Amino acid sequence: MSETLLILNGPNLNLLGTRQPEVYGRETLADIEGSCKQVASGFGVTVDFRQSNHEGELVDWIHQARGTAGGIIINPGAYSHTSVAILDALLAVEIPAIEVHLSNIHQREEFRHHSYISKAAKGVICGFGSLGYILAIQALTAELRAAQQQKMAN
Ligand code: CA2
Repeated sequence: MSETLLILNGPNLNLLGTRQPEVYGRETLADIEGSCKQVASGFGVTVDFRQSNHEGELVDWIHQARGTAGGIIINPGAYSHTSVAILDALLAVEIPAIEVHLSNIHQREEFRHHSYISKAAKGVICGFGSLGYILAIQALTAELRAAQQQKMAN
């Protein structure tokens, strides 16, 4: 399988490892990128790992994933709780997507309990810190393999 997984990170996640380690852990986003790339190569897939503080840029990257990425893993950050634009982009491109949160958003303030993005996600992983990204890579590669096998059987 020579697929690319697009891993998108939303606003403020570039600050990981510098503040609030009790909530978000001690790893930096670069550390997480490194682990994702290592694990992905074991699964025979490539990772395109990006972060933006801008909603429109995230939307543009989702559009560009059409034809280039087999799956999307997204931690939309605070846009999870506000962005119909990111939801619409994910619904439009019809690429399997998994939503990841480092923290357990359901244990936190009430405004974090709802995510607009979840409606477009095959699954949601939250509360496992950076392990969530690794679990998402595993789940998405399994989904992609199953879809390929289904195609070959038809
Ligand atoms: O738990 C998650 O992964 C979140 O998506 C993180 C977002 C938050 O708004 C969501 O409700 C849950 C915030 C990311 C901010 O990251 C920081 C990292 C270090 C210092 C400050 C913020």
